Amino acid sequence: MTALIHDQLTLHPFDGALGAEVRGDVAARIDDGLSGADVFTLLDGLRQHQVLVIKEQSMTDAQLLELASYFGPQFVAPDGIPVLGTDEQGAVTVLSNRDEKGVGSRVALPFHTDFQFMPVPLLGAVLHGVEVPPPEAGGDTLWSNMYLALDELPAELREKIEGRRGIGINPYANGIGGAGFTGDNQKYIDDVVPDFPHPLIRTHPETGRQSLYFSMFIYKIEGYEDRPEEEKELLQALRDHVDQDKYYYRHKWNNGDTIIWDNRCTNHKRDDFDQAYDREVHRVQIAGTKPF
Ligand SMILES: O=C(O)CCC(=O)C(=O)O
Ligand SMILES: [Fe+2]
Repeated sequence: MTALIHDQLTLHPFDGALGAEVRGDVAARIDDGLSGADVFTLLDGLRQHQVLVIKEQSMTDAQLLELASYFGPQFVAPDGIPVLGTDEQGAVTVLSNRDEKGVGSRVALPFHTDFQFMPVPLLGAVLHGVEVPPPEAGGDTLWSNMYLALDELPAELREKIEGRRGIGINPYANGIGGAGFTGDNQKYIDDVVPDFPHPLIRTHPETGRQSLYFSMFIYKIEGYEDRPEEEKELLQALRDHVDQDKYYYRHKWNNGDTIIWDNRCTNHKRDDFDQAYDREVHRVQIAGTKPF
């Protein structure tokens, strides 16, 4: 009997602030069942590098769901609000600029961490490029290292947010949201939605490291209610700080690329792109736990 021998998956960290490439034939192995060693390489790789990149291996939706499920249970957006997708959503969110209902899939996206406005935001996501524009046509996605952003936060800013919680905009709430990337097809929830504040400095549940949990969608900071001017300045200073190029890994997509990211210690944003090209990416979101 010949033993089935194959090389294990390997991690190759990028030079910049975060991210690593996973080499090895992930797609083919998903169907056979990834080995324990391979799954651990992925899980530990995400802990260490925050973003994992698998290059140019086409994957089916079933394979993406399988891959994501090693990291945690799937998060399915509430009925009618499949963020950036359409309201006729299958198990996997399709983000396509050709779908007239996928309004958010044609525009640039500011830096954010997914579902920060919910009581329990997401652990992470798996995003797969089915058909992407050529690299020079835009549509790059960028992830930033929020551990590093906290380490380098000037002391006077850190003092202002230590122990405080931030409140994120719910883009589906009529009153404060209306961020513009929901179509009429997607439901708005009640005018007034409850705030779900989360610590601006959070502790990662697996690494124990602290990171800055702050994105473009944080619009209020607890404790500043009677100091709106100060709050405005503080929000702007935090935005300027976290959105520095040195914190980002920029991904130029090729068809078949798959990215796994940790929403608990990264932000991501997307460049706009030439609408002459199709851009279709498929996403599986992974449920998280309450930030602390
Ligand atoms: O389309 C992209 O590159 C990223 C979209 C995004 O922010 C997400 O899927 O959470
Ligand atoms: Fe996102």
